[in-house]
Amino acid sequence: MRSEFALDIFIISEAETPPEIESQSSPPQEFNEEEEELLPEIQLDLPTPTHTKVKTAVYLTSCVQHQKCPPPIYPEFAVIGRSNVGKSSLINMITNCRKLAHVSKEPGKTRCINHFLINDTWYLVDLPGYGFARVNKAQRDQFEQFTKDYFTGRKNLCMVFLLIDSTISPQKVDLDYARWLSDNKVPFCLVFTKTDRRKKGMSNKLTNMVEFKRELLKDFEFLPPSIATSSENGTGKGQLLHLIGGLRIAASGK
Ligand SMILES: Nc1nc2c(ncn2[C@@H]2O[C@H](COP(=O)(O)OP(=O)(O)O)[C@@H](O)[C@H]2O)c(=O)[nH]1
Ligand SMILES: [Mg+2]
Repeated sequence: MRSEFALDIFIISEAETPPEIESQSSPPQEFNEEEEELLPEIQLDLPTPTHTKVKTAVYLTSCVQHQKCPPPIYPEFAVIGRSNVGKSSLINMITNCRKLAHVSKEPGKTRCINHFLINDTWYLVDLPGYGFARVNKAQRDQFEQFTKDYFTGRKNLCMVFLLIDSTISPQKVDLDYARWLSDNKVPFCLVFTKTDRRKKGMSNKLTNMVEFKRELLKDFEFLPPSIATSSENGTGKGQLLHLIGGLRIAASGK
């Protein structure tokens, strides 16, 4: 079982009916999500954070075992998704640092559990991506094993941001990851990335996001919260920080 940071109400499960909660505060909406009205999304009743600004962001450690991570004394938020989906870019956007997390044109570059300490009060974690074919299978299995061990074993983990590329149609590997998180009672929300990208022939981003949710609803009764983002133009940054701020207060009472 998780520590005092555990937030059981955020665990999305097929079997359980989530609490019927009305959201008291509305986080800033930065993306038109009109089409989502009909999709049942879990409503979180979170305190309104007074400060969401990131003032300091410091790289701490890289390791491959959750037991070797920094002491679990602060609420923690982790970023996961396919290689190249934009995890490191999202961390840099959240922290206003262009080079805090390593952004790469080549997939498969992040190979550890990387901890960053934010405002001396919470942790942000970058993880190796899944589904990258050019990394050999043994190594892929190793990444997957220590990442999943981290998800189930890290006591102060409040929320996992599951990143989904909004420029492509729903991928099985992402849907499977969402199901795994749900099955293992790891609280997560969906973060759609690259909503700024425009290229001829690219499928419609809003349709991709809605389709992804519809696919999830084949297994889930309710959807996890979701945020549309762009690390290029800052879309979704306010919403993400608002969510993290609310979760931090809810988790630790601070
Ligand atoms: N247009 C656009 N490109 C992005 C965005 N986020 C990431 N990228 C690009 O996608 C590639 C992979 O990003 P990275 O953050 O390293 O992905 P990671 O492997 O998931 O950590 C890089 O070339 C980034 O510049 C975004 O929001 N918009
Ligand atoms: Mg990365």
